[in-house]
Amino acid sequence: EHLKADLRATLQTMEDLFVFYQPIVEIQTRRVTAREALVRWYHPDRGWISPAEFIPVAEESGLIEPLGRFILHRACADATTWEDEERVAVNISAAQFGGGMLVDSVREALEETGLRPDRLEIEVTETALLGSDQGVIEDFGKLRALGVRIALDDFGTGYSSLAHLRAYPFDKIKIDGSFVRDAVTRPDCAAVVKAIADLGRRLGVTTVAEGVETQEHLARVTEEGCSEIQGYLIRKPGPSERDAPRVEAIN
Ligand code: G
Ligand code: G
Ligand code: NA
Ligand code: MN
Repeated sequence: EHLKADLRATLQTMEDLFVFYQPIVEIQTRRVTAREALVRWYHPDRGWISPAEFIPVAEESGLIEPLGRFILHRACADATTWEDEERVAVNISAAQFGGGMLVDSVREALEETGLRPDRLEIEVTETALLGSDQGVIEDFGKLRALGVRIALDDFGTGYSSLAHLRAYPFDKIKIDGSFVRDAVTRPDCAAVVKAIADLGRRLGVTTVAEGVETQEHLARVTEEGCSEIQGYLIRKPGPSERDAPRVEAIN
């Protein structure tokens, strides 16, 4: 339909596409360990369109390939201007795995920007692992061989399975914001957060509490043993320094 055609046109120039960033902070030190890249589209007639709306359109139409390549390249380029300890985390959807496109895009983005591979982190949801065909496993192996890190996103939702933690060598587990928010009122949700944090510690894997919006959320996830936080309490996703003037002009 219209959105697909408009997205196709936008991908010719990339002009209306922005990559916003949201920091991820280590609780103990308050240092930024990474910034998650979150794509934004400013449609000339419709205004800001959420990736929740246009990523699925891109996936269905094959446009996820050029879109994904653009986001990876822009994110790696922006990260080269940050502190050396700060990684960039890029979301990758199921449709991007297999077929060699993802690994090629990652390799290309790293080569063209000169970003050190261990400063790039790929975020993948469990839903993307469901097919769990050979293609995904091979891609993971190739990405890790490049030195790229892999994070399991939205853990606790969907088809959470400990089998995934055994089958794939994750560097980070991101606990879904719904658990974090419920953990302050529901002991059962707090117990789930604690169990994941304990698991992470035993596996030597960083655990990030997502969706931390208040001091109360922060106190709870600290108590339950999470190592890092992300959420509106720290900062909402925002434009890179370079894009900030353009975004201000729009809003
Ligand atoms: O940024 P926001 O919270 O509105 O994102 C909505 C959804 O879109 C989230 O599930 C997020 O993971 C996804 N998303 C945001 N940016 C990207 C991206 O660059 N690639 C992919 N595949 N998904 C993204
Ligand atoms: O699926 P994924 O975890 O990548 O989605 C990230 C989404 O969560 C983005 O759309 C981002 O804007 C949103 N987000 C980030 N921090 C918070 C928060 O503290 N509260 C809420 N409700 N959403 C958040
Ligand atoms: Na994510
Ligand atoms: Mn998430």
